Amino acid sequence: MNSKLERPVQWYPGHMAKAMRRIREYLRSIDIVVEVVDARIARTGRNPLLDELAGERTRLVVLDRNDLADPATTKRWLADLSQRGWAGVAVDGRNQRSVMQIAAAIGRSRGKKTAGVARAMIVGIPNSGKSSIVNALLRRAAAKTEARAGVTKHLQWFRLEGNVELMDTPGILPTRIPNADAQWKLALCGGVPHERYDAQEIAAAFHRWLLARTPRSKVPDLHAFATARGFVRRGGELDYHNAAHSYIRAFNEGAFGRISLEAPDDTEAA
Ligand SMILES: Nc1nc2c(ncn2[C@@H]2O[C@H](COP(=O)(O)OP(=O)(O)OP(=O)(O)O)[C@@H](O)[C@H]2O)c(=O)[nH]1
Ligand SMILES: [Mg+2]
Repeated sequence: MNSKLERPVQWYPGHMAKAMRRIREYLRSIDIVVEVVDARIARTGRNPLLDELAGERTRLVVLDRNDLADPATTKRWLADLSQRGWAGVAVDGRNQRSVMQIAAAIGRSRGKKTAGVARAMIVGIPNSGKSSIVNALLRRAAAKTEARAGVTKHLQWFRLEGNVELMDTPGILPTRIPNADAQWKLALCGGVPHERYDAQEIAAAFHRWLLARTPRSKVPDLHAFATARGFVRRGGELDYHNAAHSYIRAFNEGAFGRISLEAPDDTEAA
């Protein structure tokens, strides 16, 4: 299923290129790289550039939005990460208790080195939940968070308990999102701002994917959704434009259930 989108989704603004350079500079002083990935798109939601940068450094892959992803699929992703020899945890990044797992993993990354500061850097694609995790670890709203891509524009240090310094970074996408599947998945999961895609096209691509996989799915298509939620213009026609944005919000609020768009062994790998 690799047809093109009528309106391809691409986004690589100047602040990303700049942040990428700054991340590279700071990496030298970092002990552990914490990559925050949306659990629903654990393949497409990773940036190969960041992967490369982390290199041999200790890393922790955090599957965020655990509350929205299919639990069985998340388990398989964790097993997949562990097979590659990487530490992985699944969290609800807004939840302080849930992110304790991250604090524990950062602590372990010190190894035997108990003295001195441990420095961690949080990286990932836009809107993956990085700043929410920083706040949950700090137990206060120190970093700005919002339900849209591109909120954090600069690198910023925070100090945690236990002599840990943590750097929040802006979300970074690959310079080119490789294909239509990766594009609609990133758009649907909020990795690009809504001005960058046609919401009707994204809703349709998702529903086609869902029906191909689960023919008897009860998740409504855009038409049924718009009708049921009363998206009607004066004159009686359906307002597909606003309905499509609401459809995408509904997906991200879990209204269609816990749905993962990718599994470790699926064949439509991007
Ligand atoms: N349902 C759910 N929402 C989450 C979770 N983690 C973060 N969010 C929400 O996702 C949105 C984006 O979170 P941020 O922490 O701002 O994401 P970010 O990665 O810092 O985004 P950029 O700075 O734009 O790169 C916010 O509305 C959060 O409340 C989670 O585990 N589950
Ligand atoms: Mg942020």
